[in-house]
Amino acid sequence: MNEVKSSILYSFFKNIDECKVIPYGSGLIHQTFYLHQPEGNYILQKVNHHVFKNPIDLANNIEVVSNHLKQNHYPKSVLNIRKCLNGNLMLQTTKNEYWRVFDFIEDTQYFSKPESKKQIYQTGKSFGEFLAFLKNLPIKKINPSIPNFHNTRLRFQNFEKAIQNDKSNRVKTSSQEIEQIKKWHFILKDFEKLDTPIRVVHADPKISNLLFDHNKKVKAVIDWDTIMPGFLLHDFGDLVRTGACEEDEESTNFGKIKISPSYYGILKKGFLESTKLWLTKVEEDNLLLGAKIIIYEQAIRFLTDYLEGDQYYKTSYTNQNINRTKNQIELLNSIL
Ligand code: GN1
Ligand code: MG
Repeated sequence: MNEVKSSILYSFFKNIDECKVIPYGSGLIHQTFYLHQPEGNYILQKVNHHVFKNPIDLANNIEVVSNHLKQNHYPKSVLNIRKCLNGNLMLQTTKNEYWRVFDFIEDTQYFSKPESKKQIYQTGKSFGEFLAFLKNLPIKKINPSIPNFHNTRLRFQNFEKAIQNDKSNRVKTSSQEIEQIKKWHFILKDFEKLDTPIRVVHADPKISNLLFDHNKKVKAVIDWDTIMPGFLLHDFGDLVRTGACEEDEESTNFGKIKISPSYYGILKKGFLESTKLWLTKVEEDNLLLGAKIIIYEQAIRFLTDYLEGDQYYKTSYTNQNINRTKNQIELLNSIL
C-alpha cells in the first residue's frame, strides 16, 4: 500500500477505508497490483510511460477492442476499464504518472510455462481465436502503441549502438552472446523476404498473458497494451517462445531450455484451428520462421538492455538480462 498513495485510490473510489493493495503479476514493464474493495476486486496499474509514450492511446485501444469483441460475441472475458470518478479512462497525476483500474477477472490463474499438453493446445487455440476475432477490426481504429515494436532490423541497429557505447562496460563479458547474435543475422534477412499482410495483432502473446480457470480452460486473453497493426507470424512466434518449452523465460537451467517438437506440434494445431481458413499461404508456410525471428528479436532486446545497464526491463538481480539472453539463445539454438 505504501507504494500506492491514497490520493491515487481516491481518484477511483469514494471510500478507501477497507481498500487492500498487493503487488501482482509477472509483467516486466508496468507496476501491477491486486486491489480489493468491499464491493469488488480490481487490477490497479501504473503504466510505464517511458515505454508507452502515449498512455491515453492505450486506453482508447482497449475500449475499441473491448467493444469490438463484445459486438462480435467473443466467447471469453474481455478487459473492462473502471473509469476514474471524474469519468476519465486513466488518472494522470501532477507527477506525470498514469494510473488505471480494471475489473479483476475472478477465478483465474496464470502460468509462466505450460504444465500439460492440454494447456499447450488451449494456449495455441485461444490466441488463434483472439486473432480471428480481431481480423475484422479496421486497422485504422487502432493507435500503434509502440512504433516499430517488432522492427527487428531497428532492434539490431540499437544493439550495435549499445555495443559501440558500451555504457555499462559489459561488452567484454558478453562477447560470446554478442557474436552469436551477429552470426544469426541471416534470420532477419530471411524474414524480411516474406510478403505477409498487416493485421491487428496482440504483439505480446506469451502464456502468462492468458488467464486459466480452475479447470485449466482459458477464461481471458489479457495485456492488450501492445495490440497494434503487425504481422501474425510475430504473434505465432511469440507463442512458441513461451508455449512450447518446459522452462520459462527466467530459467537458468540452460541444459533444459529448448523448443520441444511435440509441444510445438500441439501449439500449432491449436492455433491453426481458428486461423487456418484465412491465413495466407506465405503465413502458413512460415510459422516456424515466425518463431525464429521473434526469439531472435527477444534475445537482441534482452542483450541490448543488459549492455545499456538494465533500463528497460524490470530486474531483480544483476545478471538477469544476460541470463534471459542466454535462455533465448538456447531456445533459438534448439530450433535451428
Ligand atoms: C514485456 O510487460 P510484459 O511482461 O507484458 C515486453 C514484451 C516482451 C516481454 C518478455 C512493451 O512484456 O515485448 O516480450 O516483456 N513488453 C514491452 O517477457 O516491451
Ligand atoms: Mg506485455
